[in-house]
Formats: sequence, C-alpha cells, structure tokens
Amino acid sequence: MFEKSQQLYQRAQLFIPGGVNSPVRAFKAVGGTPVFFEKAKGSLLYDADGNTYIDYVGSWGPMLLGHAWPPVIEAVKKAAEKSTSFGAPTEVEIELAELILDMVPGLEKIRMVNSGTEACMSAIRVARGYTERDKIIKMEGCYHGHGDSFLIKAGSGALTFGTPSSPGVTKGTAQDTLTTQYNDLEGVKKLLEENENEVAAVILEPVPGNMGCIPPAEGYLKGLKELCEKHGTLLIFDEVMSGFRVAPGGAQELYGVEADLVTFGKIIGAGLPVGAYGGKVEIMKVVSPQGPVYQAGTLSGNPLAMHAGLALLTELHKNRRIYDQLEQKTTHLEEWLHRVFKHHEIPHTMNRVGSMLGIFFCEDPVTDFESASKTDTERFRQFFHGMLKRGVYLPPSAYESLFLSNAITMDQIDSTVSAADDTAEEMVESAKNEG
Ligand code: HOZ
Repeated sequence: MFEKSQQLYQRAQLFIPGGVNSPVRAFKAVGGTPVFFEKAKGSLLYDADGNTYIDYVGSWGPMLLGHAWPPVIEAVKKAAEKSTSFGAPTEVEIELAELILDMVPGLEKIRMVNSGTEACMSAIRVARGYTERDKIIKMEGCYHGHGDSFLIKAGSGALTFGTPSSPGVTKGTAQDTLTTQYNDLEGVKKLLEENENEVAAVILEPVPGNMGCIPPAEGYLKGLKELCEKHGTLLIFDEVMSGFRVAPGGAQELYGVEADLVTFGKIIGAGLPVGAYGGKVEIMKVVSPQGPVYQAGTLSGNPLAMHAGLALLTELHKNRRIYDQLEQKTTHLEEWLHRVFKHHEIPHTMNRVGSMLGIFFCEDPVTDFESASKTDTERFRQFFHGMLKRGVYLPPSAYESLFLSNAITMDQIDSTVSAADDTAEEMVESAKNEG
C-alpha cells in the first residue's frame, strides 16, 4: 500500500536529515513510513501510491476551507504572473493588514514575517525591547516554533522526540526562559514574584495544539492578563494554530481576553509560508524602522502569500456560518468517537475547542503537559495506523491536535467513525491475543 512512499523515504534520507524537512513528519512517534503526498483537493489527500485519505491535519491548521480552495488558487496564480517577490512594498500588504486588524480584537499594528517561528521570535524581541527586561515565562508543552528561547520544555516534535529542551541552545538563553504548567495561574504568579521587574513577557498558546488540544480553564487567560498588568509584563498569545480557527478573531475573541502582542502563522497565507505579529501602537512603535528593535526579511509580505491570505480571510470575515458548521462537524466527530471508544472499553479523553480536537488514550482529564503525557502512546500508534490503512489521515503524533476543514462532509465524518469502530475492534482483538 505504501511502496512508493517507502522508496521516496529511503531516497529522502540520503539527502535530507531524517528524510524530512520538519521532524513530526518522519512518523517516529507512530512508526512506519511517512506518507508522501502528491496532491490534495477539499478534504481529501492523495498519496504517491494512489491512496486517498480524509484529511484531519489540514497542513496543521490553515486549510480551514479545504485544500486548493479555488479563490486562493486563483489569487496565487494571478499574483505569480506579476512576480513572485519584489522585496519592496505592495498594496496587498496594506489590504491584508487592514483586514486582520478588523478581524482580531485589540490589534492596532501588524508586521508580516515568514513563519510562526519568526513571529514568536520577533514578538519576544519586541517585548524585551519595550520592557527593557530579559526573561520570559512559557508553559511546559507549549510550542512556539524553533527559536532558541522556546526550545525549553517545548511541545510538538520536541516533545514527541523526547528532547523538549534542545542541545544547541546556550545556557545563557535557556536561563532567561522560565517555565510552569499550562492552566496553572499560581505557577505564573510565583515566577513573576520571584523575578520581580525581570520578566518581559508571558507567552503561551491560548489554546495549546502542540500537546494535543487543551482548552484554557475558566478564568485562566483573564487571570494571566491581570497578573501581567500588575507586574508590567507583556502577555503574548501565540495564535499560530488558534488564530482565525477557534473564532474569526481567534482565542482573544472566543474568550474575551486581549493580549498585548499576538502572533500568527500559516493561516494568514492560506497555507503559504507566512507569519505575523502585532499589538497596540504603543508597543509596536518600537519595531524598526519606526523604533530600535530590529527585524527584517526579503520575503516578508510576499505577494503570493498576501494574495492567498487575503482571499481566505475575506471569506472567513464575511461568512461566519463557516465557524458554526465547523463546530457542528467537530462536535459530531467528537461525540461519535467517544461512543466508539466507550463501546470498545478503550480509556480515553477528548478535548475540543471549535474545530481543534485532541484525542488522548488516558482516563483522566487532560489540562496540561503533565496530564497530556499520561496518554498511552502505544495505543495512539495502533489507532493512527488502523485509521491510516482505512483512509483517514490523523496527525502522526499523540501530542498534536486534529484540525477539521469545512470541506469535510458529514458523510466523511461518518466514514471516519466507522473506520474508528473497526480500528478499535482490531485494537481490542490484538490486546486479547497478546494477553
Ligand atoms: N510542529 C508542527 C505541528 N505542531 C508540525 C510542522 C510540520 O511538520 O509541518
């Protein structure tokens, strides 16, 4: 079923470290051969061997309306005909910035970069420049890209591969990153008090999607905002995954809490390589060339990415029903998966925020890194492969979230549920045989 993917993986390993350009793709967490894709349309992925899958990854979030959504493709084609890059300003950058500021609460200025990693690196630099402080607080298991300051107890691939704190990050950098558990206000309070006048920013994914999906506890985000205000520390929401996904205005809109700085990723380029960070004028005015905090890039505001993002976000802005439909579909999937696991007596916990869904094979609630790491990764591995061979593509790690697209139909969700039912039965049978 995967012969061509296997050949490609072998070939890739000759030229690319680990055969992939981003670690989670190597399937190390679930074993087996990474699937090499050829194309995708709507909710479906097509691999190099001619297999088809219902996609629950959606390029880790941005494919909210499905792959190759015609207005995005049209916009990219038109833009490409006029040049793929200028390294100079274009009108579309203003249009996209205006639209984002309109959609996201509290944003007054935004700077485009090329990835979520770059956005988060830049946001903490701005926070440090603005507050003239060095330290940051991050939450264990949250992932903010691969900037040095963030590879301390990080989530996503760093967690999957058991190296949440990466070699190559200097001790000097590491000592400026303080960590505590997500959803633990007391932990943040203690760190802020112990490091009075030293913490530039508290950064977190308001809805973590890099240790599975975890919702914020009631009052947590508001509590963080109050603590930050009290200590003169900036609050940074990393909305690379939750932005424009959990609501048109992201987690800030959904939970009614405004951060001081917000970062975004791929979704504002409809899946092209983009990121951005923004906040109030008072803070953003420190960014070069207006202020002294330097950050730059030839591909920042790239015309292909800007036009693609403008096409997608325009639709999300004017058609809020998309979010209701996504919510309905994801709830349906969650409820039926729950029934399936319950029927087969498989211990599980599911977390959902909008169209982000976390499946954990453990009994207790998952509220932070500690509880997320109790998930049975071997069970996840079996579930993942059972689903894959039945034509359902899930994130290849127990520590990642599912992202639904509105191109997924209710019928496809029902097929996914039957695939889960067959897979669960197989898992129970194989446990019996082993026992
Ligand atoms: N770190 C990403 C998910 N949390 C995966 C990136 C990728 O492999 O594309």
